[in-house]
Amino acid sequence: MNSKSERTDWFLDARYGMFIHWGLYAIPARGEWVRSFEKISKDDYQGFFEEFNPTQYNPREWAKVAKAAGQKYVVLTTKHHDGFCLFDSKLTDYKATNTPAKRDLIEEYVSAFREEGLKVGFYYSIIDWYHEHYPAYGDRIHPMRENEKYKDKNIDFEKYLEYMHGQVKELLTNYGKIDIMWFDFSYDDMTGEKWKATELISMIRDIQPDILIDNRLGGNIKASKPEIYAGDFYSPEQIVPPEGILNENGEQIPWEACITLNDNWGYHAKDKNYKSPKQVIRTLVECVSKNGNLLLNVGPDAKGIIPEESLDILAEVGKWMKRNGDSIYGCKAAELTKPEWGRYTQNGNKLYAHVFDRGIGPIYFAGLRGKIKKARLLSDGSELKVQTPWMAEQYSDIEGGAFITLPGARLPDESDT
Ligand code: JFZ
Repeated sequence: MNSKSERTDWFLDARYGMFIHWGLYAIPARGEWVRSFEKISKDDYQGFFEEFNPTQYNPREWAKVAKAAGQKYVVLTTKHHDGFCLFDSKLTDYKATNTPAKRDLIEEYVSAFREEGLKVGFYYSIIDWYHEHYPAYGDRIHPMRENEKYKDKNIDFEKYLEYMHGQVKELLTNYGKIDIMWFDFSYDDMTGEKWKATELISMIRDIQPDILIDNRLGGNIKASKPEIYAGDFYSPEQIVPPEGILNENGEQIPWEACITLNDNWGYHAKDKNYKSPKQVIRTLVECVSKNGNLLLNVGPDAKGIIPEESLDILAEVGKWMKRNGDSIYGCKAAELTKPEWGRYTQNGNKLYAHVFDRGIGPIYFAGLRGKIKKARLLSDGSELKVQTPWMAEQYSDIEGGAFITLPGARLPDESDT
């Protein structure tokens, strides 16, 4: 197995994963960009390193939460832009093993999620605010806006690239099979071969031939002949692309929307702007109805605990997934126009109707007259009536449509299908 379409099979079936942003920034608790946004010096940030001691870190708990939520895979920040490594890298001292945590947190993470049967991914920031040879060290910690000022500094970017490639090699050598490598991110002219991306990719494919790689090393994944480093899937952020993602030939390509539950990726103590479970369910349905995945983020706190609000949302979505997961896993876009009342997903000859807007009376299925063999309420398997005779008469002017009557006057559950 090696071709892109074979590699992405499990990913397209899985549809729903957990993103975890976790690192030193959980201590200031103002999001993962805190060092840059607040211009915190290296010395001041070092305080968090000396203090980092997530006594409640139990990735088995996290894995159980993800599993119960119906998520099939997980991606964790092995190193974010601040450069701090949750893994025991031989190439730096800036790592969890040298904090009071004193452990390789990635090793425990991988085995815990594997045990629950989830696919395991690594987020790795190619931006590094800590490394002395990254062109954004010290106070130049906003990689996008402040590079210019430091052009004449003594930076040997080659050394950073060696470090970065070396760490990727460690990550993909020391923890068994890894399913996703999630790089973040390219900007301005820092893209593609600036990262020695072709070399990086060939090293990765050597060690982990089946691994999936996102599109943030740069390149154009939508091209008819994408660069070797353009990635296996497209990564829209905080948005569901209105029409899915098409390449230049008009073909749907794999994509994964990554979305936060509140307004931050890393733990933010004051950010209580959480989405509702219903919004999350509908977003997941929307992604699948457009051939995409949803990678839903949680930001555990400094102790290693996923915020209560996030746990509640995940549990609620999990309840829905338990009954309705067949309309998500293995499903894709239906070749039908989006109906007025909601969305379709499809798996083989099974069409799933996600009714968001109940209205009154039966639900209308344009173009499906005589084509629906039987209809069932997915949440409990109960029979639904297709096209009652009086209905057909009343709407004899509508060509080719079918009606299905839902039980009761309301939706069985506001988020049921
Ligand atoms: C990046 C990170 O900066 C952020 O902290 C988080 O990890 C997120 C998942 O990824 O944010 C980005 C990356 C790329 C773009 C925007 C935000 N972009 O290309 O527009």
